[in-house]
Amino acid sequence: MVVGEATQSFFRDTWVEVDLSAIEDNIRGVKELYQDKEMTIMAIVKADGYGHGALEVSRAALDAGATFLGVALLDEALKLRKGGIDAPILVLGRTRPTDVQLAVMHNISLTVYQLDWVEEAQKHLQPTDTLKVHMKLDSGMGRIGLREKKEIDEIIEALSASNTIKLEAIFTHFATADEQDLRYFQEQYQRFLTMLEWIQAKGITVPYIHCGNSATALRFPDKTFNMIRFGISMYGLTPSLEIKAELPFQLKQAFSLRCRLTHVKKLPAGEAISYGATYRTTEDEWIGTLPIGYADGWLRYHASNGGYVLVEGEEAPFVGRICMDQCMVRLPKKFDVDTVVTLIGKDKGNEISMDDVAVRLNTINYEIPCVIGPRVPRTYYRQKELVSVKNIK
Ligand code: PMH
Repeated sequence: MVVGEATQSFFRDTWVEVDLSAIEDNIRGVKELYQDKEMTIMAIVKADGYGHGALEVSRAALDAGATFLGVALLDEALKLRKGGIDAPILVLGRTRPTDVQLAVMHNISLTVYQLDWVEEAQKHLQPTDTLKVHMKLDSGMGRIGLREKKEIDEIIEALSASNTIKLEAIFTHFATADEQDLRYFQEQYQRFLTMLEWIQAKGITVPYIHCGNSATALRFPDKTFNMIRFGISMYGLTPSLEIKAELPFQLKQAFSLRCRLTHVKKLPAGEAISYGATYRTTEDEWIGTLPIGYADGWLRYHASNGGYVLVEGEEAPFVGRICMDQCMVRLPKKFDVDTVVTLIGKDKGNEISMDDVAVRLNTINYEIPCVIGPRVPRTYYRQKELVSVKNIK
């Protein structure tokens, strides 16, 4: 692997590197965890694969043993189909009942949790259509899903009577599976079991039952039924810092963010840097300019709380405000223009992890790659070999 080798395929010196081998290893790791059990792995690739690239991540995940994909929106599912993915896909959010024909045409499973949705959807289906749905139960996340016995009974009745809608799964989502305090998780799990009993009492059986996000899948393999929805840890990231030490295998972070210095200059003491002139040099300082800014999702907060980058393994702190397309760092010494800078990832024995960056921004690791915008090209590696590049069209 030559760092920055893909930069001939686009025309800016900022890029993401996605290590597809890391994604594959993370999938294989969880598969091994379930080697004694029948378990379907749904790879969660919503939000363009948490900013990594949904199509490329999907292919890698499917190669490594995932057999189902999960997205948030019908548009995201259609984009995967357009990209040639034919694996089963579930849309986790609400799809308009008027759009069900598209889901049928492209063999996309939808999430259902409203009786009037079922009634409306049927009006948009032909008698020969089969729409696969996963019924969402709200066991305590408070987001979407059925809660009451009466509404569950009613929807089960409507689905049983339907010739066009087929119940493929029942699922729920946990709010606190990544916490040390497991009381609320246990409560949600118990509620889910009770709801499942209500449904089973009606003689209903379904191919899949699922409730396991990464935290549940990695910590509680005995509570995941026969499908897991594996998101953040497929990307090699811990679901939370408080459970990082107890993960059952070493996750491999797939995402790195790099750029090249576009300008290097020596300034004497007392010179100002960037908008608002909030930073002033205190002695002779080497200042480097980076071609990335808040319009790329490199938000202004990155310059706070001791934010820094790595230049040939050495730390260089941000100075002054981050601009729309550029920002500045104080270099430990003179470096040449075009020197590679690491904003997230490993560099010569040093590392800025996604967790480091998230802590600096007072947020969670999930958010960081999601907000690195499409203006930053994604370059894909397998076994350290460059395999493809995705850039804005
Ligand atoms: N299932 C559903 C319904 C989800 O919303 C998510 C993640 C996952 C599975 C995967 O979870 P994991 O990434 O922890 O493995 N959803 C979100 C969310 O809405 N905000 O942050 C993560």
